[in-house]
Amino acid sequence: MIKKYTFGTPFPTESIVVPIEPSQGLPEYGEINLEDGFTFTYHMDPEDLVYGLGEANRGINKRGYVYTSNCSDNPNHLEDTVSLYGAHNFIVVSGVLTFGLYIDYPSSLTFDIGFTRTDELVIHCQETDLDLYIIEGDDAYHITRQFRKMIGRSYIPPKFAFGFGQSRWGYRTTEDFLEVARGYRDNHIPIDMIYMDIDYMEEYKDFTVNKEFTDFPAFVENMKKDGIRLIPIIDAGVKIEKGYEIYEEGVKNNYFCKKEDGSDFIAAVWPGYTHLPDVLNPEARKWFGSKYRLLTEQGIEGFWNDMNEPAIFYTPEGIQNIKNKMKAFITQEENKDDVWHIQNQVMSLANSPADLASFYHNINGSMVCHEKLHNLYGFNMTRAAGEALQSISPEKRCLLFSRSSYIGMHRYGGIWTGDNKSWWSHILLNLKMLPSLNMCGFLYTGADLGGFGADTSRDLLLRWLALGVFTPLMRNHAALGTREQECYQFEHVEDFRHIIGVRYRLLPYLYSEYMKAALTDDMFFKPLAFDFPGDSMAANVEDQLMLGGELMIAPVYTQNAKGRYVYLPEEMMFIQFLPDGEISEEILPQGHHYISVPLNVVPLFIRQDRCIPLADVAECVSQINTDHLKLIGYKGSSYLLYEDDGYTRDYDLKGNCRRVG
Ligand code: MIG
Repeated sequence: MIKKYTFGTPFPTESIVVPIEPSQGLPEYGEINLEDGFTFTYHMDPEDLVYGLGEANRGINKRGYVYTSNCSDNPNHLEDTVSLYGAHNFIVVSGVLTFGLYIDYPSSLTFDIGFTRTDELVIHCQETDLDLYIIEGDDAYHITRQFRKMIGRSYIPPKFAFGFGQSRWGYRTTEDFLEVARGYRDNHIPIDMIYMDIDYMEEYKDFTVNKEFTDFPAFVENMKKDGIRLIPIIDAGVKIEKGYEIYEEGVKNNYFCKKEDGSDFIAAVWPGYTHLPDVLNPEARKWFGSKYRLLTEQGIEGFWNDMNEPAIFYTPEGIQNIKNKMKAFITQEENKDDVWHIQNQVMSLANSPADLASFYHNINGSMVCHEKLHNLYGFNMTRAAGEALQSISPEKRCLLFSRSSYIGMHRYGGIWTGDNKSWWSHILLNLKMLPSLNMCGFLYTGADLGGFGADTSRDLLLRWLALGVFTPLMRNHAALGTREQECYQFEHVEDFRHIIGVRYRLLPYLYSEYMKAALTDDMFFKPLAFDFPGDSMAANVEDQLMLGGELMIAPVYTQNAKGRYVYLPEEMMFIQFLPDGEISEEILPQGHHYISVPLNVVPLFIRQDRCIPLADVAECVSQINTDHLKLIGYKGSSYLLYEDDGYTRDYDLKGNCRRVG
């Protein structure tokens, strides 16, 4: 049961696909105050848990902190970070009263979940134009599934996108990419994708490739023959450069965001000064999307969209402002406050709220300030691509994921969780975000394995990969200037070969569970409590997840740990993929256990009376043989396997399922 309450005149975000008739009056849950913006207050019971918020910091249970939906390019995911790249305003309160709440509002919105006052949930935003949805159901899981039905089917990638991918900021030439391909193929570490970060472009101009690629289509084709797809990045900002087709067309047709005076808004990012495509304007969105064809025509089958919060390094106005301050500073006798002031000014040039409030979108002919729609930019950039790729390639699916997002974008692409660090705590943060993201429709998702910023270590990468084995997007990515992080850069490559090999053995199962989740608006990863709602112990577990219908995962995320404690809500079979290819099976009773897990072992748990299929190791997805599947798990059980060609867009649960075992 979903009730909708409309306040003021909400902007049509198009986040939902099943229209709900507005209810009269006020919601039964919480109190609403419209005196100073919009405020929703709910008095929580001490035992209530709060789930949701998608890409957000902290726990699976969000209680005890404050979170602001305000899409931000912030490479520091610290314990006190309140905003990340996405805005996913869906939560479920679970306890004395259980209900879901979705606030469809595209500007900055704060969820204070027992932070200011331990027993109060307070949701606040500046404007009073929004849709509030209250979702009732039997429990948090049931509520989530109803919400997922309302927001529409999650994006479905091609099957190759379930393979392993290597990325690094800095690969620039054909030789750079070939070296990575050789590093993996020569060491027999499976791989399906190599990502092209900004340096593949000519001066960071979208949809161009640099002069090092003498015959790009042939290069793409040759890599594909080797079972490797190249996946280029696309940034939001379009370089200002006379003669550059995209720039010229955008200016001529008024497809870029404007300043109040009607001139094109200027923002500095990687190419220097750029204009931002006005992806909120359907015509401009269609135009920008159509440019992806420039690369698909050369054989490209997947993209990642970056810098679409949108990220802004600085604007001409911001720079001028600082220059003026500097001038005054130079001619005056300085005091220490001036020094801090100048330092502050320089540090706050990037992503400044003033800049984000200084440009406009063309919405049906009227100018709407970006600030009011800020959280929809990444969504609509990826929608531009998703809609275009649908018409460019009506038969074949394309890989597409984004950094910034809003609920609704999950229908067009996946997301990766941005610039994490090579920190142990970020393995755990990665794990905790997964079920919340699934609640909000983002099923194709994963983190930069090994960590993006800072130098990784061999053990960190191995442990992180052992979680990444299960995430639909499995990609190793690192920042420019960090330690080389490709798996073949470390001693005992056989351990990496083994762990990534396990991914390929599990791939028919993972793909099958992904497709079932996507086609039935279900979750791929769940908090334990969603499957064991009556179990009060399960409700507290923050470092294990349920996966699909059969598995529980419990990765090790502590340096030098020889294993970890796990909680089993029921009897389960503890499986270890051992480095020699053997699989150890051990039935463990319900309760707490300590499990030993060496660095080169992938652990998982199979639920009671269930089993999963396993393929033989393959070095790329197209080589996985699903005619010879082996079952592991409880004897006498069988598994319903979803399998399709992996690339066409006509997925159907009925025609594509067969029972194995
Ligand atoms: O300002 O393209 O999150 O994955 O490597 C940094 C360079 C821009 C941020 C992305 C990251 C990517 C990087 N980009």
